[in-house]
Amino acid sequence: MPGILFLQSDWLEHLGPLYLSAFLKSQGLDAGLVISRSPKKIMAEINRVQPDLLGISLASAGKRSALELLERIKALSQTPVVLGGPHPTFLPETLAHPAVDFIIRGEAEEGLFQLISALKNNSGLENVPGLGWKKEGELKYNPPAKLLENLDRLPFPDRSLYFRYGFFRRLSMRRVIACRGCPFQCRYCFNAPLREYYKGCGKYVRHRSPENIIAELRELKAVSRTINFVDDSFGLDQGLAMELFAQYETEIRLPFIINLRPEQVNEKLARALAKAGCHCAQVGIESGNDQIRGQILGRKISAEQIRAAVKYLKQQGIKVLSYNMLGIPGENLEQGFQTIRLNRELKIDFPRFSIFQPYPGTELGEEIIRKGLARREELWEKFSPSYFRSSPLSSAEISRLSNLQKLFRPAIKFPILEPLLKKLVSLPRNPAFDLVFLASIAAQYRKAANLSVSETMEYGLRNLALYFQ
Ligand code: B12
Ligand code: SF4
Repeated sequence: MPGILFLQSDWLEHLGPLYLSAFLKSQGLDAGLVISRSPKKIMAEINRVQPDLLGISLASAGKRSALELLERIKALSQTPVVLGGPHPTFLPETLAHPAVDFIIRGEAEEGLFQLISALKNNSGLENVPGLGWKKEGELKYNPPAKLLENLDRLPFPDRSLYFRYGFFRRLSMRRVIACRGCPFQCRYCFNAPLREYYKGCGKYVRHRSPENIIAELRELKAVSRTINFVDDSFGLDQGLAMELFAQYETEIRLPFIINLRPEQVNEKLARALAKAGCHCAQVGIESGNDQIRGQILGRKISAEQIRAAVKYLKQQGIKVLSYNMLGIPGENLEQGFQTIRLNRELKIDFPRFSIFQPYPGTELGEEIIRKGLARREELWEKFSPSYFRSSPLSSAEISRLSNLQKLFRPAIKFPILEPLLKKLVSLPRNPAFDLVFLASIAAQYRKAANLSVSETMEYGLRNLALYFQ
């Protein structure tokens, strides 16, 4: 098999490899994927397909386990390894690891194609866009490619990449992305630094045309029960969104899930969403405290705007999932409870609580290092594979807030428990809190994602390891 073999250890369908596979195949190269944590199984696959390159799509959360696995593979195989995705994009020093030969920062369709072509032809690597590589022990970083302006030119994600596994053939929810980039400045998010990285490389926020999205959805319609639009923020261009919803309503009509910034939601948008069949709108509350939300997190959205958005959506019968974070540096327990109370007041259908993670390259992540709240080298080692599990930061307040995150469900449901919970969260972390959390999430996940009971169980069991690693 000429081309790339993607290695993966979770049971999630990642759009990054799907897009890369489609692009490579459109250029006459091949791509395959193996899901395993066993070096023996992975080696058997490498020996079978003889790829030019091994690739991992890496978020910071998976960094530790991915590098450990690669060390073991590298002891057995000469095949070069490339990393892509958010972690190497924002922590390009990851290239220094002996098990890593290359990284590609940012969008990688063109870069990966050129890298494989260069390896095949034994030609120079200086012109491969976005590439990090090693020359006589020195780390070299090439400038990024110009951003692809017309996303309609990309082939649709190659869903067949995962089809060797029955689990993925049976998936009833398919992820689709309608736009790349986000123009906002949230201080905990990777979008502002990514925009900076791409400065001078073209327009950062780009939309696919409604016709192009509908054409992809027509192909997915027969094999999906729910569509999940994973765009960072869907309503950026309301004109395009309205056009898409109108076509969706006549042609696709599958229940769908969507991410929206609260201030973008108005009555007209909510009505169009409901008509098109929106099953669940996911909105970021993040914090119920105005100062934490506005100043620390950099989300210039008032509590009133959040209230109005939820009201419009609920008036149209759309279920609302809220994203919330606890354990934000500077946050105290009372402010954490404000987030709980806002979710309760708004009767959020699926409140989702994670623990704040200072991701590399983000403004807040860098500020934490500058202020000495964590040491850079240690921080990335301490990320847990799931932002639902623990904080890489340590302080008594963060420990209380992390416990409160585990108990979010009873905290929202039973206001009378507040005095008791304030005492409970001061206890050392314990497995009972984890159990309450996992039960709370499992209960809402099925309904939020419109899955069957058996699919939820299979999905949960396959990915439970991510939480406990
Ligand atoms: C959909 C989504 C999910 C889905 C699907 C997982 C996935 N990664 O596809 C779910 C809900 C499961 C999920 C889970 C998590 N996610 Co998430 N997720 C996203 C989201 C919104 C879209 C990803 C996407 O599909 N993008 C579209 C594709 C086309 O872009 P892409 O993935 O970036 O791929 C391009 C390049 O990165 C590159 N590339 C990607 N992979 C590879 C591999 C190789 C070898 C190469 C060379 C290049 C390359 O080329 C691709 C094409 O140009 C992003 C935000 C975003 N806008 O990217 C967050 C995001 C990736 N998630 C994030 C986080 C924190 C998580 C979790 C840790 C949360 C948790 N539950 O604990 C988990 C980790 C799971 C995991 N193992 O990745 C963070 C990562 C931050 C960081 N520094 O790591 C992001 C950036 C959100 C944010 N704003 O902070 N996520
Ligand atoms: S709106 Fe969402 S995706 Fe955009 S910068 Fe803020 S957190 Fe990031």
